Amino acid sequence: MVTAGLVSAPLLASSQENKKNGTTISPMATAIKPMAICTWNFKNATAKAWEVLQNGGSALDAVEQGVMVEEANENNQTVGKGGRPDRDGNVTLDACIMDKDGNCGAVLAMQNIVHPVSVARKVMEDTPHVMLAGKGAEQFAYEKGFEKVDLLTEKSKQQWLEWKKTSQYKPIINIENHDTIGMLAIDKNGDISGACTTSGMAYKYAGRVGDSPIIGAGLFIDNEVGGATATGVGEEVVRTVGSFLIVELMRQGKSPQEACEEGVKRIIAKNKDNTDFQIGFIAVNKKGETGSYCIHPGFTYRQYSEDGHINHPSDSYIKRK
Ligand code: SD4
Repeated sequence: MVTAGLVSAPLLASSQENKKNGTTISPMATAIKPMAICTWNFKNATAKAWEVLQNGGSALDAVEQGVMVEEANENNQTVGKGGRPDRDGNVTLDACIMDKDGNCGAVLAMQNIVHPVSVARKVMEDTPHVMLAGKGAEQFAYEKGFEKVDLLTEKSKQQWLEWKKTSQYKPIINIENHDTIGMLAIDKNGDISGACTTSGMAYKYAGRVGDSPIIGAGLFIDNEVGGATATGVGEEVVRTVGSFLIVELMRQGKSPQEACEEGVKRIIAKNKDNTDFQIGFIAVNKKGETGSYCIHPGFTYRQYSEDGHINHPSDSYIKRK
């Protein structure tokens, strides 16, 4: 809400004192741009997050309620109910959430609960821990009043039975395995939070956990700098602690776009002989600038701000032929 060069007082945040090459840059007032961005084109999720922000809600509430839309969406077979199962036919969910103060919570390989992000928030707010896994996470969810729900839909079950005929584990670029939602939001106070939630790679080993619930890998927030989140083959994101890396690169002065590009390049450097997999990063900084980068063409990210509700195509390391 910056009108004709006039920025009203509540919309000003004093940015951090920044030391670059030994020189101290004096604090400047920065206009706050509330917004929500998420991996892929999940417009209903960003619409929900924007509604929360418009009603004065916190970035934390916005990202939680935003990603919950996809957790409940049975047509999204990579998140929540309807997610594809592991190779034994069990749907196991991973999620994490991180707030402006660096508080965080996560659940790993949890079954039978539609909204792992909300359980992750409870871990963050109601326990001395950061991560709960498997049966312990599920038990904790019941204690907190979450309902037991069978997450395997008929569609996902039939596809799994079909897969079992060959049992070949082969993630397919951009489709099928990649619809994890990672979301970052800035609220009216200029505070940043993030969430990430997934059913992981389809037909994974039982007990496999990827990057999505791992703070620093699938998601990282530093309210002084910005936030980043990831989608794609989680093993590769974990190997570079991708989201933490991107936030640290922004701290050193890179734009969100430059930082995402460097994050992908670090992954490429560790996979010189095989880039036949997809990774997508998105990032936002304290000024509300956003960026994204991926390995293969096809990745997009959704943004909702006062500038509109936009699906941005992401630039990629490998260009479209
Ligand atoms: C994982 N990063 O479990 C997730 C998968 C993903 O869209 O992003 N799917 O490795």
